Amino acid sequence: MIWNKEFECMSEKKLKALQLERLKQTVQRAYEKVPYYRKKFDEVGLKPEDIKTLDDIKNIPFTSKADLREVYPFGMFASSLSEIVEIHMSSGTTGKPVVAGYTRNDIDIWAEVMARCLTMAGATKDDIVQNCYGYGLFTGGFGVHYGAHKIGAMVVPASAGNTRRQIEIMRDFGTTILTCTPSYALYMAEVAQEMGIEPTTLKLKAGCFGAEMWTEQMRKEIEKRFNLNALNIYGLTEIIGPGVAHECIEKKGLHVFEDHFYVEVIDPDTGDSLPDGKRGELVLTTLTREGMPMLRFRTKDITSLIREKCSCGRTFARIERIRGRTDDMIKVRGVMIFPYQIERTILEVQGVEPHYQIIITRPQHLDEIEVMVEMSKETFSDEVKHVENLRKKLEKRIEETIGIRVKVTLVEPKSLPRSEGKAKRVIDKRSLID
Ligand code: DLL
Repeated sequence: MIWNKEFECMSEKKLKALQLERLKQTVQRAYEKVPYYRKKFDEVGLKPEDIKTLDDIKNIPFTSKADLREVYPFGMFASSLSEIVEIHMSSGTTGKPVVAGYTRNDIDIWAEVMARCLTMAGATKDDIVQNCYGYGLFTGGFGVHYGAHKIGAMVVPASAGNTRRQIEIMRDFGTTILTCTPSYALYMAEVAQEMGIEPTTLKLKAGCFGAEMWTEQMRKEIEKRFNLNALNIYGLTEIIGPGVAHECIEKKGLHVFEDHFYVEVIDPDTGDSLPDGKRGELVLTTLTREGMPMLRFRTKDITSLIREKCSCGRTFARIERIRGRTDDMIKVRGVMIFPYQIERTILEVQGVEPHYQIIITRPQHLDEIEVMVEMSKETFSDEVKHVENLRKKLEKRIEETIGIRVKVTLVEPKSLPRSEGKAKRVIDKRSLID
């Protein structure tokens, strides 16, 4: 089912015309109402009237998280505070947080794009959506909530945490759609089993999982454990929250809601646009936001654009699943590594659980990577010889994937920290040592 055919299946010509009209309005609004944008435009000698084609967007300076922090808290707002009806904040742990402001209209748009996401997961008014994204300043909880309301589904605002109760609710209410981070989904499967509830016997049919990086292997694992369709949902506080892009049931990339968000992929070093299919940094521009228009926001997320027609019927371009961030790329001994490469390898090997942590140290001028992986229950009670063979096999496989030696440590089942929100996969101790 498609939530809004008129827009989601729009012809390229119509979409481009709509985008241009909306881009012009957004630029005008940003220039007039946000002194920070006006200053940036004036610095490069750009006027809103100079935006005559969609391609002219390339002349607009980028906006970064640092820009937003500089004008903390409300400096990016293009509406008066009396028009702002809701505030959210990024979950970032470093520096000042980023504040996002929404007008009534922005909330309606958020509900619309989130309704589209949930519809892609098969949600209708007859579904029960258990929303385990955190409610509060984080955008996950409220975003899903508004979308579920718009559809008319029954939303269970469970928020994150109290995992045993989550499972009871899921069983007792007959939850059909689950929304949470992928790492929390796996944790819930584990807790269900501990409680003697086989997760596949629950009524779940689909889940919208996102807010953190995950791999195709992790998808398979979640699907197997719960017997559901695990779909990928993407978004970020600066743009709207969840609801920027979502996977349709084809599971071949995430459709970006291009009537509300303009999408580009750039070379993170040069800032130049990259052709479709080439991996680079995702840059997003809001086309309809009133409260906080974002012009060419550099997300730091690495992906590529797919413009081939999708068999689901939607015409919106897709992005491939996020491959990592320009800033969570780990540089070890000069080699670029992304956590997903390690995750993928771990999940391909039998005898270990999908719970891991990557620890980077620099004992004597040389970087070292230790990958802690949980053994499965069977491995844990296996002969030492077999466990050692498994450990070596993992080391070999990871080395083949990333090109450098790592130390694998197999740890007891359930000994690594679990997360109810975004999982912390990489612990870089080098900065502490330096
Ligand atoms: O995480 C919004 C969200 C809530 C998305 C619920 C999906 C579901 P922030 O806290 O601002 O907002 O974090 C945004 O999280 O730039 C990505 O690096 C990462 N991220 C979000 N979704 C995905 C995903 C929310 N599906 C940052 N895959 C983004 C990989 C993701 N990374």
